Amino acid sequence: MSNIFIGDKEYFPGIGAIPFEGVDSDNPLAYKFYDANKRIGDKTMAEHLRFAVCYWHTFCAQGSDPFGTDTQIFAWNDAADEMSAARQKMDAAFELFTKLGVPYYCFHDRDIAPVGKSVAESEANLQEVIGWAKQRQQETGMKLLWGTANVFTDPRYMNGASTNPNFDVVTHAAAQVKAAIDATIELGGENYVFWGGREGYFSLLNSNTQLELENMARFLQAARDYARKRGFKGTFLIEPKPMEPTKHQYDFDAQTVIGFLRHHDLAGDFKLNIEANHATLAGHTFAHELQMCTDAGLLGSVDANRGDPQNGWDTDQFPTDIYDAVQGMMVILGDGGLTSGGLNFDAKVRRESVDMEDIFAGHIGGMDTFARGLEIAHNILNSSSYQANKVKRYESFASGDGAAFSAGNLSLEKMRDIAASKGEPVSISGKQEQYENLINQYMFK
Ligand code: XLS
Ligand code: NI
Ligand code: NI
Repeated sequence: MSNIFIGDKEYFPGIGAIPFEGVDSDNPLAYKFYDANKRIGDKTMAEHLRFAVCYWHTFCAQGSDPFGTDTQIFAWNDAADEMSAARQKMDAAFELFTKLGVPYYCFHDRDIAPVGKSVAESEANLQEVIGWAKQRQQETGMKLLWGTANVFTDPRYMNGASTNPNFDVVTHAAAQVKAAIDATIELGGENYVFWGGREGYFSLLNSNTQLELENMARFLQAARDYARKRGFKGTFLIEPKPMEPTKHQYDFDAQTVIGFLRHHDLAGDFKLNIEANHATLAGHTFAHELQMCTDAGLLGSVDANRGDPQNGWDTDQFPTDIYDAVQGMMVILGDGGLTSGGLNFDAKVRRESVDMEDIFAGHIGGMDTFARGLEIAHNILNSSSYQANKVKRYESFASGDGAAFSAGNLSLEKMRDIAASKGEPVSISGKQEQYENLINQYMFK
């Protein structure tokens, strides 16, 4: 095993480039299903899945929870000052990206650069760090899937960022978003994300929700206009989440966001970034949220993770449920696959997982889950009767009066006359059990 390191130190010693060894391998640090160059249909696994590692969970969070402090000790934090720590963290990050063999990464401004004492100082810190990132990207071939601004951690954002009742706070959010957009452009980022962490309310009694929503739209329009003026060609993404940290978040779920984007003339420039754990918090499935986006032509990207079936919060666990991944990938493939988006592991290892290799195991498991999910979904869509059955279920709209209705050419009165002349419709089975059995059959085929 050859040592791989970026900069002057190896942060994950004893771990080399993660190989593909197949399902019979007992090596925990090897891919069982993710074989980057294996062709699935007309693309390789790597091209289909476009995996990304996120900076915040993997290199910043250290296992603290509301009841306890950090459990994970990271060598890259051991530095004389914050900028040196940021530099070491970046070297550690690019080492991990390289060893995993992922093509993309994602960050918040505050993940990669320390906050300064003023707007100008924070901008300068970010600028400097972006210079290092650019160099590391050139050296390693890594690409930026998306950048974003953390406008929810700082106490000033406790009442919201773009939806804050105090305009002065809105301007600070603008300063951060402007700098994060600049950084994303500088690094060739393919998307720019808005997750509205505190864009919502805790109490209706003190909230003018109408004004807050209008302000949010104005803010997004201003951000778009600025980025386009600066030549950004990528996609803006809104990441829905129903709650946490606020009681009610405005970007509740996919359909809410789609309506909002269309209403404010943002659809097209903006698409959606669907996170599996946020889908379940909203009372939906991952596949449901993806489907609503593809129906609207607005699926942008994915935060691949999972929640815990018993817990009602964002546990951000690495995805391991292949059944779920299959159903997600069926929707994604049905939409023609990911284009500018990717599968970003917005996931963290458990607080009790304190070994450096655990971080690798989390990513390996997530990548294998989606690789296998991709293969199974591809087989279901291409080798089974699934698609034909679904088309058949709606065949009454393909010809005759049904087609005329679909084309908008049948009035209510005319439909009444058809009902009266044809009599009682035939009862047609939904055959849900057969669809479910088909998925299970292909899971193990
Ligand atoms: C939090 C969100 C966050 C976004 C980026 O729940 O998932 O991590 O992806 O701000
Ligand atoms: Ni996310
Ligand atoms: Ni989340």
